[in-house]
Amino acid sequence: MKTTLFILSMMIIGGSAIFSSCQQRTKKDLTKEPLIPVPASVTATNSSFVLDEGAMIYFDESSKDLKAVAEQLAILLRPATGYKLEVVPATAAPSEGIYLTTGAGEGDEGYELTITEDLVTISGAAPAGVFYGVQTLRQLLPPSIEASSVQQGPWEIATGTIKDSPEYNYRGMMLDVARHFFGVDDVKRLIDLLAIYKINHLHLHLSDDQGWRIEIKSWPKLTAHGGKLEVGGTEGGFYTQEQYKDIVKYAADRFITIVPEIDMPGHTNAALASYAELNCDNKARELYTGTKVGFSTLCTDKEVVYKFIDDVVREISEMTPGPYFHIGGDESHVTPMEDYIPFIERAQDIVAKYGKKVIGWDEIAHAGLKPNTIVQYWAKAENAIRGIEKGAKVLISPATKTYLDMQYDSTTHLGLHWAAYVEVDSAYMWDPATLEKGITKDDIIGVESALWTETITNMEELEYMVFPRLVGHAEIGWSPAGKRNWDEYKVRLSKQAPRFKALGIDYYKSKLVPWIE
Ligand code: IFG
Repeated sequence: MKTTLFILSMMIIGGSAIFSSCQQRTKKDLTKEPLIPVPASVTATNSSFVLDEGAMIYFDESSKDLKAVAEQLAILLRPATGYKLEVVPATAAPSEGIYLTTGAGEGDEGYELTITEDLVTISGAAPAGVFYGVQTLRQLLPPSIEASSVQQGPWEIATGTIKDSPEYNYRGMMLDVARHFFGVDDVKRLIDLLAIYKINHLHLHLSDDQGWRIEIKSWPKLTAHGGKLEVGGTEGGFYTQEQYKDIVKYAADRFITIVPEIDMPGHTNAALASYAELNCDNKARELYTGTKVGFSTLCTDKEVVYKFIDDVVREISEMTPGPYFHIGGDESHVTPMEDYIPFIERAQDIVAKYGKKVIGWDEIAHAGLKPNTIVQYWAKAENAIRGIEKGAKVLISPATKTYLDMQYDSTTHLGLHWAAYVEVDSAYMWDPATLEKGITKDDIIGVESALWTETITNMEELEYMVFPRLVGHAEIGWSPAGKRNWDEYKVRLSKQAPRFKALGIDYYKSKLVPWIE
């Protein structure tokens, strides 16, 4: 009797095991997945991988940086699945689970993502590529994977192969923390969201007329006084050097390079209010909480101003591993051109002395430019072209397409419209390589969207203006132009809505997009 029962129970267990392994996998078409940015190439094999309870995340132990990426993947997947998802070093490809390795993928950020019924392999040319493969994998799982509490599976992923790499190496967003200050937690949240869409630069506009936002130990009143207020007269704020370094590391762990900007010689009232000697008349200015531009200038004739710039550039550069230092240079309406030009040339020398490459708004093209200076085109294409003629490359940020503080339309309760109303379609329907005659793809290092915060006071308002237009800019920076058209993109974008919701993003529900709930 006992033997019979034993045999019977073994048959049932064996049967269920046999059943699950040859259980019909859902047929899923990888080419139909609404990925943003759209990958360079996708091949489907029309089955599915199921991420289950016992799955493990393996990383090639010969590439030490992959452990951190594997841990990040586990941290992303654990809350919604409720699975342990152990992270394990491997000396060879496992037979099942998720495997991160190097060896395939193009350039510094390319990757190959291969999904079979048993194994997901992400192979990058470098850790950054593996990280971007993880972001793609994330979008291949149901949107509920983004939830912070356990959700119902099954966690199915369409099988096939994705080979992908970016069109432009610089895919950025600028956040103006001077007009309205955004604290460390807000900046880290933004970094998390930028990484999902493979953005790899965050340009922080750290100083302006209304506020100085970065501690400079040799000039302490810049933050003690210049950081006090913000637009509208509310309490401002600033990053201590420890906080700035924390932001830099948090960004670097997500393969995002921080680009610090100290705007000069204009947009400097906060500094001019903090130190009288920076003014030609030696009179400290009042703190300013309005929204006018173009009324301030450092005194370009005084040596103390260049000592000031040297100290500021040195202290910030020492905390900034990225290659760029942004010197601003925009709207210096009260700096005579004959003073502006030598000032910009001297500022470039100071930045080069501390081992950084200069980026400046397009007006800097009036000056002589160092060989690897970047001109950021925002307003005048002729300035960008002047820069190209002087050997500079262009970071393309046309206000009419990429300024995220532009109202969507005349009914938008936030933002400005001096450049244009920028709905989601017009933010997407352009190609940097053909936008302006005289600026070719070879001249362009990348695309950057800019959120100026005269009218933006908190994360909810920031997310409303940034999403979904930034998602389109991320695709413009990453995907081949030939794969992009609005009618197809808007459907993919509509399917991001459940992800935005799961991530708690307060996005603008444009009527031009057939959003799904
Ligand atoms: N232009 C100014 C910004 C900001 C912006 C608001 C640049 C380079 C208008 N300069 O854009 O400081 O005021 O849309």
